Amino acid sequence: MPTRQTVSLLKAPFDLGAGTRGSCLGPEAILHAGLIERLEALGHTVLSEPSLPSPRKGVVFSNLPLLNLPQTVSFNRYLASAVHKAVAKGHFPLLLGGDHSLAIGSLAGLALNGRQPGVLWIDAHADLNTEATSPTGNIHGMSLAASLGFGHPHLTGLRPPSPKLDPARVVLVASRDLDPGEREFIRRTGIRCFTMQDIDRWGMGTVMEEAIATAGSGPDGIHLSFDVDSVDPSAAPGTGTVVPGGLTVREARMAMEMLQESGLVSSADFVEVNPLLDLRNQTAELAVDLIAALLGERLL
Ligand code: HAR
Ligand code: MN
Ligand code: MN
Ligand code: MN
Repeated sequence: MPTRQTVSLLKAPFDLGAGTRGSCLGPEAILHAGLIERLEALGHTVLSEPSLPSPRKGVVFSNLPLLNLPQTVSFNRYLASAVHKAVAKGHFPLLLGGDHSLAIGSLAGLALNGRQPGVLWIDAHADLNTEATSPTGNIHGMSLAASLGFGHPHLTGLRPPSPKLDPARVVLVASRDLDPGEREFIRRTGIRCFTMQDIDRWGMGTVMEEAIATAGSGPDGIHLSFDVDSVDPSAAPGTGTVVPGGLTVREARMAMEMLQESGLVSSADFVEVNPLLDLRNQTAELAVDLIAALLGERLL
């Protein structure tokens, strides 16, 4: 049995940071796939907080190259305060997205507690655009940059102001769709980035050992930000921006098993599950398998 924890489930029905609608239904799909039962079977206590209040849809006029900026900022403020409260009570905040713009609030909430964990960003994308480099204006492609202190002041200024992270302890894994500005960002800041090419060449085990050592080298452990599009679309079709050539189910699960063994993870985001694009809820079911492995479910 893993160490019993109190998991604070933060259901975030928010998809206005993405270009495709539907990930706002992700939390419900993940619950339907049996998340709470699986975590309780491991001996954890699961506090299923009420869903964070969904914003009203509709066009907000803006001349900025940032789509839905005001809604994204206000939703992330709610989220940051929910994460803050969960951590203050000693709970494990588990964010169910929703799109990846939610990482801004998740990391802000940890920072409100004075925590600056390393971050493992498992994702096909780097989410290191700013409004100056984004090809789309979608804020879910800017959340890691904003948390590092780069981008629009409304995003970087979410209290406490960015930088919320130490770039030396930020590690990208499974990257395979990087925009020119993001490559430049990675070069400039020296962030560790393990692409699919590295995983093919060295194997997921070696890559994860290095990633955990790097992200986990500080005093506050590791925050896992897991975007389901890191997994190959053949196994995870239910997400808005699929990129071929991703992680196998076993590679993704091994990453979770190694993180569990490290004992360093005390908060996590699982984002970008989009049930409107899914096939028989399989992407939500995969997310449940991965969360369960992260929190101690073993094969034997
Ligand atoms: N890089 C592209 C952009 O900025 C697409 C990234 C967004 N997709 C995600 N995030 N799912 O990981 O728009
Ligand atoms: Mn929606
Ligand atoms: Mn992402
Ligand atoms: Mn992604």
